[in-house]
Amino acid sequence: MKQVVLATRNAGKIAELKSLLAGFGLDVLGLSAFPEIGDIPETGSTFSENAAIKARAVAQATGLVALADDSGLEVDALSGAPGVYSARYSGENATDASNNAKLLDALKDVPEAGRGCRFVSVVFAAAPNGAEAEARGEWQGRVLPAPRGAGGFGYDPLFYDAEKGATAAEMTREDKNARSHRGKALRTLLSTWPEFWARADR
Ligand code: ITT
Repeated sequence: MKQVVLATRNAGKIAELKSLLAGFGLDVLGLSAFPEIGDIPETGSTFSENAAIKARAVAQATGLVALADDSGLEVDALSGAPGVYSARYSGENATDASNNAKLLDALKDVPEAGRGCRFVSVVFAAAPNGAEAEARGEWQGRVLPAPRGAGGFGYDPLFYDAEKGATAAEMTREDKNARSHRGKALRTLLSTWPEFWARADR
């Protein structure tokens, strides 16, 4: 079976990506199978650059096709912040809880109409021979004034999808994957997968 290694240590992303990739005839490995790969510094200034950095590093280190996701939350009232800094919004030792607390504080004087936001994901596939493919997905929402729901990860309890009438943390994994930035990006990438794989195999 064709092997792909997920170039992420984020357990929430791993669960979503594995479920999105199920049924594609791929043997999906996690980075835990490669403990020798250390932290990969995300030195880019865009989702695309950081996704490429992670996928290329893991493809070179493992000799396998690697799939990375770089993602984050862009808030209109914060001029697109935290954006590519979403994971470290509240500092080097940030947790989902401290990031959410900082976001709520930053928006405490912003009324509902001004709390528009979007999740963005860029997924990037890199092969050891240099073949590459990438795709982007976005998910529009609004930052709630208080968390709702226990599913998902990261900013999910604060991200409200008005069309669905629920936060991302109140959705099943299947519902979130059907609507999310990551689901959209990965489905787009998979639509060109045979062409990518043909280049990756050479
Ligand atoms: P890897 O680099 O190992 O993949 P990471 O968590 O550092 O893990 P990113 O640099 O891409 O990943 O940061 C993405 C952050 O954006 C993530 O930690 C969340 O805080 C937020 N985020 C991205 N997608 C999300 C989602 O679907 N739901 C909630 N928060 C999300």
